[in-house]
Amino acid sequence: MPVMKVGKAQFRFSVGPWNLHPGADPFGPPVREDFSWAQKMEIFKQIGFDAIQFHDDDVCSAELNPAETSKAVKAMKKQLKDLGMEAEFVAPRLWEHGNTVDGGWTANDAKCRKYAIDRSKRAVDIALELGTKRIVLWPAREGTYIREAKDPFESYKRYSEYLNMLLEYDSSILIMGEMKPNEPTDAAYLPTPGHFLAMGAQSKDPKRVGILIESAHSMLLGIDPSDDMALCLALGKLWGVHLNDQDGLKYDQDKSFGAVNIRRAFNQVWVLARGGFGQKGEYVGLDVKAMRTQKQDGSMKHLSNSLQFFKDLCEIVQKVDGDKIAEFRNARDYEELERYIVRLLMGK
Ligand code: XUL
Ligand code: MN
Repeated sequence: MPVMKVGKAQFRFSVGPWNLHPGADPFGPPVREDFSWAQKMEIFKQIGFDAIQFHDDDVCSAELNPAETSKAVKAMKKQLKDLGMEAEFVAPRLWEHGNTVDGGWTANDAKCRKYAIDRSKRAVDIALELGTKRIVLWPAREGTYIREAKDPFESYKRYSEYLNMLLEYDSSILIMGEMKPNEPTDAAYLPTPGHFLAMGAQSKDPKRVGILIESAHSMLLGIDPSDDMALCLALGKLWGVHLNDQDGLKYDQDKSFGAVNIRRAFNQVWVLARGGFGQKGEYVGLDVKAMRTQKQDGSMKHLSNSLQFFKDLCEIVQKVDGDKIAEFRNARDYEELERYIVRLLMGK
């Protein structure tokens, strides 16, 4: 899809293969056939995505040796090229393997920490071969279920050592922390983008440490996602987003973008537009789940809906009258400002 220019922003769109799934949840099994890899790629292309977000083992099994891995990565690169798509990032999946039960780089067992760094370096190799320098870290199990389980001082030290080892492994990669305060653990060690940036600022190469903000993760923290995005944009650190929505403080719901709170979604699009997101090739990524009740033939509608809502909100953003807003702000008449915004969202 051609780049969508809105304000100073240049929007291109990405999606992860896990966003199409057969509907299993913690309480029940799959309820529909899974799509094959080829079908998923076709669906993504048809909906209008420009890039794919990968976990390392989406590309090939983590058990393959280096030669087999390189062969599989080349085949994936060819597939992407044939589809006219790119790889946005690769994220080491450090939460499913038996060696990551207690976490990756904060695990108490040194052998498990070694597994985490080795697997992460392998993810870097895969990313570079696929043609992307972006590595996403979602620190799924880098936290605890009970405070006493890990020594926090040791854990922060290990966090910092891990970041430095990865930054040193390749001098071109960009590390994007996707922070989430809880789930699966009770409490993550670095629950917010600010925590991660503070750790990154003390790393060996702070300019290569940035952020991917997921809307729902900010909401789980009680932070408005547009403010989280604006902070990172202001610092030059917003290198990716996972747009979605969330109904209150529950589990991470990954609802379609804008489906719960249109005003909150509008503010995200408005901030991205004003902040010039995408000028350096950053993608507008989705991280959304289809409802379990959906039948297979319509189990991609959460993706097309999310994109449609995003684009509809771009149209509204383009109608925002900056002079009017300045007038209301100067008069400190935020009631009138609210009336203007709400009616704009109602198409009035
Ligand atoms: C988990 C989450 C992950 C990351 C990628 O909440 O959002 O899917 O986006 O590892
Ligand atoms: Mn995500």
